[in-house]
Amino acid sequence: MTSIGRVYEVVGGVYRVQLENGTSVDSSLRGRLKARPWKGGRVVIGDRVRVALDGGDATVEEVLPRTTAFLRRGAHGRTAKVMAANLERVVVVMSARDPDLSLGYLDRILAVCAANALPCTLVINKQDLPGARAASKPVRDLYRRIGYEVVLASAESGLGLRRLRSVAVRGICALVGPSGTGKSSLLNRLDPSLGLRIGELSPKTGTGRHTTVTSRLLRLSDGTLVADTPGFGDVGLWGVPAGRLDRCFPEIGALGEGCRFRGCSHVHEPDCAVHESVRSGGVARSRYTHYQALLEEVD
Ligand SMILES: Nc1nc2c(ncn2[C@@H]2O[C@H](COP(=O)(O)OP(=O)(O)OP(=O)(O)O)[C@@H](O)[C@H]2O)c(=O)[nH]1
Ligand SMILES: [Mg+2]
Ligand SMILES: [Zn+2]
Repeated sequence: MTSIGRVYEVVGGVYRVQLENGTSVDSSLRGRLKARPWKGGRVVIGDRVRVALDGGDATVEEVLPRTTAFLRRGAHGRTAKVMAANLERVVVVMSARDPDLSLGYLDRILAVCAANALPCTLVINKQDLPGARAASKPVRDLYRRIGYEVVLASAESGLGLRRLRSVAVRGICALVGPSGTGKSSLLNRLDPSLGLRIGELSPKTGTGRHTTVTSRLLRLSDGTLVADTPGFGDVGLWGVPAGRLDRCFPEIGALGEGCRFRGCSHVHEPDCAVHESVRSGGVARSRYTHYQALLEEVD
């Protein structure tokens, strides 16, 4: 007998699948699937799979086509890392402080989402901490102007949780961001029965301690599917040629039409509409700097 289901966790070679009838099975992977015959590499959370059930044994026989895949460049640059499949949105969770919000990280991860054609929402968490509101407002205004949805939140006070829930119910999403920004804390607030592990920050560095260790697709009490993921620091773009990088920065990509040269890289060319806009205060200098940094890294 076979059944269709969705992978919600992968631990030590065991693929935990929720079947369409609601039951959950721990499956192994059919040998030929380990040979990575399909685009995007290994089987990940969110993948829809066909599972063969034989007595107590469950085996993933087939991976159904993906609608999306969250790919980024691996730490050593040569391979793509796939974190989740079939997501409909990414929720980037940064903290206003503890750890401090890094605009460099933020622009990279937003570009990765755009490269994967995934819409994203930015959450700036820990608004209860002193100075957080003042530090977050200019960031919120900048990204709203570009067109991103921004939610100021606090897992401590509950600020922004209603909006976060309204984002989550729109489709399958994953919370991603640096370690320690409060991804698991926010999810616990959305559904306390999840009981996710929360970790203290390192007193020495003020950064997270990588408390969440595997990505997991969770079902909230209202049926919504949301993934909690381990914080990561390496955010590289995968599969974006230099000539297309500007489209991963929407406000920069939109100006390209006004450049003298078609295919303008917006770095050294004369009569560049992007240069002009940076000079006159349109495109934010931080965004432009991060665009240039990424341009050095892409294929
Ligand atoms: N003051 C304050 N602290 C928070 C908030 N959200 C989370 N924290 C604290 O931040 C620390 C890290 O929280 P986690 O939820 O484990 O962070 P995470 O993003 O899941 O981290 P990783 O699993 O390592 O990626 C914990 O000490 C939380 O109590 C918040 O809104 N305000
Ligand atoms: Mg966590
Ligand atoms: Zn240009």
